[in-house]
Amino acid sequence: MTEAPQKFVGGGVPRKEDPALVTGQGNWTDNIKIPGMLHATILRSPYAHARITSVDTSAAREQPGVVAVFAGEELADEWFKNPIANPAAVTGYSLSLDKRAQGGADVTPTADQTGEEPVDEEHKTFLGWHVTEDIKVPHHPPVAIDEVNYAGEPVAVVVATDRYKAQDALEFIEVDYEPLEPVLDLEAAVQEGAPLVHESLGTNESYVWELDVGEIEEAFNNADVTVKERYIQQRLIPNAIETRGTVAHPDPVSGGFTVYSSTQIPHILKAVLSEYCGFAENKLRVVAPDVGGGFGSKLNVYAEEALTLVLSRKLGVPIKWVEDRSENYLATIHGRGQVQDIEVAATNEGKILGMRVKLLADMGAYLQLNGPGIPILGAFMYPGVYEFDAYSFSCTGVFTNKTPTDAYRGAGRPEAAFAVERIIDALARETGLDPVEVRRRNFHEPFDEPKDQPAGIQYDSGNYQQTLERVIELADYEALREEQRRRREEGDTLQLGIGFSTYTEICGLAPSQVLAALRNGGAGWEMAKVQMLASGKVEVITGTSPHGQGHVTSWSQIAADALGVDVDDVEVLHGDTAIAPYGRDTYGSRSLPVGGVAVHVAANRVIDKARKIAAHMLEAAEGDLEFEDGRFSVAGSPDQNVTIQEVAGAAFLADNLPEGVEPVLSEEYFFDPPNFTFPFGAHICVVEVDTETGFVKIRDYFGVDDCGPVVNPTIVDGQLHGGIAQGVAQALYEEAVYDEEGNLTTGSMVDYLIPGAPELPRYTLERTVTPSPTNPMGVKGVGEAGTIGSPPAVINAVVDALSPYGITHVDMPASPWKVWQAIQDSQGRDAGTRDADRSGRPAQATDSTEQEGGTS
Ligand code: MCN
Repeated sequence: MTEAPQKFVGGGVPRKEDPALVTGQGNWTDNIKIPGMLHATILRSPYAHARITSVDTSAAREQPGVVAVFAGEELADEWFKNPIANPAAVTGYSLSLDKRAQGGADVTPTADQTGEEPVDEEHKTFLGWHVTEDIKVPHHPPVAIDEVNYAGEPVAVVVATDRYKAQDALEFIEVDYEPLEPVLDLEAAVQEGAPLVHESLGTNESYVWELDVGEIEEAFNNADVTVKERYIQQRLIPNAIETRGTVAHPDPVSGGFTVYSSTQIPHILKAVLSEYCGFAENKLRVVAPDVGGGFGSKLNVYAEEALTLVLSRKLGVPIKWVEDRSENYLATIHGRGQVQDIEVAATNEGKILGMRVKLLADMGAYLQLNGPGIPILGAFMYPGVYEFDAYSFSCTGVFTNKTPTDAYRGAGRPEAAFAVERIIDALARETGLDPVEVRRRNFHEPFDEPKDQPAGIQYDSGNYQQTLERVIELADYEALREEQRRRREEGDTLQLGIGFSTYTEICGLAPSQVLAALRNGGAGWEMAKVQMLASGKVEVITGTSPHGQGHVTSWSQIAADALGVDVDDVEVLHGDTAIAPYGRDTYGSRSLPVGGVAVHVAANRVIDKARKIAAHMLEAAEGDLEFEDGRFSVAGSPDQNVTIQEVAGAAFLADNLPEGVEPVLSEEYFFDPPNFTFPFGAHICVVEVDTETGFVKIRDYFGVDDCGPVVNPTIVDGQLHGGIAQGVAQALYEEAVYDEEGNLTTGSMVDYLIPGAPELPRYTLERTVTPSPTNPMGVKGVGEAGTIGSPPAVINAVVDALSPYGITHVDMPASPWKVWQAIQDSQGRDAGTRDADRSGRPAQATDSTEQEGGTS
């Protein structure tokens, strides 16, 4: 378990990454310039669903600076070639570089270089998570060939000497489309006779995934109370601050290719690209330079990454493609997109007996890397922090003619947490109990060893009572209820709402065996290598790939504490498969509980080896040595000592090592933990709802979270702040909206409402510490916790404020229009009988000057 005391771990070490990032010294993909580099732009479908009857690229080819133009058909045999032993030699890159550097408008594509037959059409997909054996997987060419299935799908690509010329030439490509009926609504899509997204699959259902634990029928038969609700998880657009981008170039030194990409997953990208594009894995190097956020959207392998690479192979020159913001809205995955039917059975005392969940999950037009698996990550989390016996879950993955969906911060778990935390409030309403009381009655008792939960997995540790009781104190719940009562009585047009969320989530995505059992295609371990150089300076090589999470700082703290060196003496190297050939990258709040822990163990292995050398240097027995603050000393003779730096120097010189000890201090460790980690917390959102305008203002936000011991409190605060902001955004502001033809009508930041600082409250956050038994540091992840915990707290608060009107739900985003409309509907529905008058105020309103129907 956690080894204390620590000098840096747990302290607010300033982020080492920030000085460069905030002074414009970042190295983003779009900053990369390589001699002879050409620029690609992509023509995208204006139709959600259409047959392509012809593509004429001839006029575009004639445009100034244009080097090549390809329609989908012309690239069809680039995918799944057999591995080429020395691809750069085949392209003749080293010979043609000079010519291309001069402007290169005369580059002609080289002929197909492999001669091997392409594999079966149906295998052409980026999908890495086949959630069921019989999942239906559509063919997904990076550039559409005969059919387009969402507005924004690539149809042709232009390569030119600069970005602007490439962009201008797009207008000269003539495409004839034969429009087909788009499939847009999830429920309609699964009706008999619905038009099909992919005719060849014969259905819009990609898969049905089910989980049944315990006697669900019995639970519902024995219930005093059942509550059934439907919630809609609107589609969200991730909007990382840096859009996607990629540069691929033949590497004359290695004879292979290098791909730079604004990605969260250089290692996975390398593996998938090598297979998809036909490269021996050791002939591809993938580098993730500085990456300006991802929020899950860059946990993917995209058409444009494959396209840039094969264009570079085909043309034999470096190729850059950088997404613009409009493309980002259309062509980078979306998140959420679910219809959730949830039902609980309970006793009159509010004790839950069972839960049924049925989902329709929008896959969009194609299956991206993890798309089908996202709702399955949530499948285990609908029971939340509550103990009961019977659980039944079923999810149908549905194709629609919309942008594909995949992981977006929280990925499946915000959806689950929302549904369970909303239905707990519904149960409270039904049983006449306070929402706090229902939660208390159903919590698992505190536990610090693995414990079975209703969905059949084991939680690692938890103390839900502690976080809830503390957040109640922090928010002064009683005083808030008192204020609410007073405002209701006074008929205040600003009604107070208090919303709870007591969430847990599954993160630290790891155990390889469990991921495999869920049919996920990737391993879940993580690698770290810690090496002390001859000078005593330290390098940490990690397989994680940060894009805003501060791993350089956190891993430095962990290594510095273990080695007893200064935090500034540690360099952290990441995001380059040539430096860290092994890694499973960053997502699922896994980096600390898997990758950070690997750093901790590898650094301790360095100390174990250093101890042997130090004992030899001090002519003492190993067991007599003490190690503190970077110095080995002989117990009882503190003057006999040697620093870790001196040991590193001796290990490097290797002229006086103990028998059997190899030179240098360099140790690596692959950590594959026995379980996920399950952080948890209790949040209270306090809103003021303007009953005249429907405007919701978050007045206060309180959170008590538990992610085990904290490595860097400043980073954890930042993760929670950003995470809660994204949850609030889902609850109140953001939604990807399509019109009836399948056009994305929220295709820019003007229409898609991303909250800024003025919309967000000041957070009051505290933490409790319940260590996880799944790793030697006891840590749990925190990168998604805020996004998972916050949406139900906000909506519960909004509904709480509106409860005097008989309003029991408002769909997300709870925009002023929806809230106002809900108030109007409630009055129309029950005019005169509800405890609210038509002015939009509760019945107790005393302001007699208000006119009938006087709302605006
Ligand atoms: N940390 C800590 N102590 C803990 C837990 C975490 O000090 N007990 C620190 C870690 O050391 C690390 C950071 O918090 O520096 C996040 O660690 P972790 O929870 O392991 O999450 P990951 O690093 O794996 O990050 C992934 C997670 C996910 S899944 C999304 S989505 C997300 C997020 O992190 N996207 C982000 N945070 C983001 N932050 C930024 N700025 N940009 C994104 O795109």
